[in-house]
Amino acid sequence: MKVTTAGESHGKGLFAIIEGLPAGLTLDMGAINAALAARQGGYGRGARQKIEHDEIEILSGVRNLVTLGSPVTVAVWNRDYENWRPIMAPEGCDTSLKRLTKVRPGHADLAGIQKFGQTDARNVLERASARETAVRVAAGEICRQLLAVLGVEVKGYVVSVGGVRDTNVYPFGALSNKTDLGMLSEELTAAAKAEIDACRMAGDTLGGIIELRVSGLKSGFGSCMTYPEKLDARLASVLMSVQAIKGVEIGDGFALATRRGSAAHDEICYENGAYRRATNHAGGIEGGMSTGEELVLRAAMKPIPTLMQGLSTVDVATNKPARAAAERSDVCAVTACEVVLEAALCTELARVVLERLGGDTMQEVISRYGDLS
Ligand code: EPS
Repeated sequence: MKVTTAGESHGKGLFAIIEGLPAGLTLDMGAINAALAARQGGYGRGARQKIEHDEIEILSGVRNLVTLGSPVTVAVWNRDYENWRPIMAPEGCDTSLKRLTKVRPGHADLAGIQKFGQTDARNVLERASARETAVRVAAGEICRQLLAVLGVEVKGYVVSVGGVRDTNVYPFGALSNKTDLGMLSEELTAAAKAEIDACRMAGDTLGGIIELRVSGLKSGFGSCMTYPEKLDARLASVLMSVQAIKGVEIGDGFALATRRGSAAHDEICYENGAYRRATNHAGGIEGGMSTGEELVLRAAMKPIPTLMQGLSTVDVATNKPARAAAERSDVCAVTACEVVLEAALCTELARVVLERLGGDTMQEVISRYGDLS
């Protein structure tokens, strides 16, 4: 299976083509749209979300809600395009409008114009923008529905926002009961909102940490034989590909480096005819393969680089010092990022599962998964 996305932040829309989905997967459009709405939510989002009302439109590969085995094309149209048509229209527009030359530290602006030979960072930022994640969520939710048929479930929550961090350990079942910030504690949510409010007043932004967990994945997905097949490498890669992610850890991750081996590894036992690990410091992956225990991953999101206060930069039109450009921005998008990371994880997991199982139809996929121990 292969997923490609396209589309600019203020262009006509965002699009994804999913190739290699088996025939016979029944889609729940309501669940996909609910995830798109969740991505738009959270405390600290910017004015753009008041304009958009993201909804999926399926353009190919599905008939009467069931996949056909042909490439599935999904679209999420940009309502804001009506305001940007004179600036963005592929058929012809005025490119002297909304030029961005006071490049933002931390964004793709400067590295992008250097790489692509541009003088206007708009030609780079339109694609680098996290607006692209709307369609990644749509594609990821389709993949989540495929995994769910096999009993594989993906959940996540916001562990921290800025300096407000939840240090509790939660069972998988507790991860559904989230606050509007995507956290699991009301008290920490209130503290995080206060920090977001303070940031908004200061014209600043905030990042955070997201934890993702997967239950129901059988052992043996991924491989120790070649490095591109390693499950940990693949999952870290897809999480790292999400805008603003600067760190990923699996299981106890960085903390493992501080422990002795006796406190770092999960002892093995045999219970009710199956091998189990007594603990799960490895986050469900050993030797690049799933162990059958829950997958546990964490990702660190940096603060969004568009600051209303504007950081020091250079105006690339004059090469003189300037304050970085800022029109509107999210103060904190960690809640949205959690939704995106779940979707990205679902996409890569579905790829891993289909690579091992093959199958043209969902019946084949289901029966092959059932045959695994
Ligand atoms: C986003 C839409 C964007 C930004 C944000 C994510 O809208 P606009 O640029 O029109 O205000 O709110 O993009 C970024 C964080 C970024 O760095 O570009 C969205 O729909 O998620």
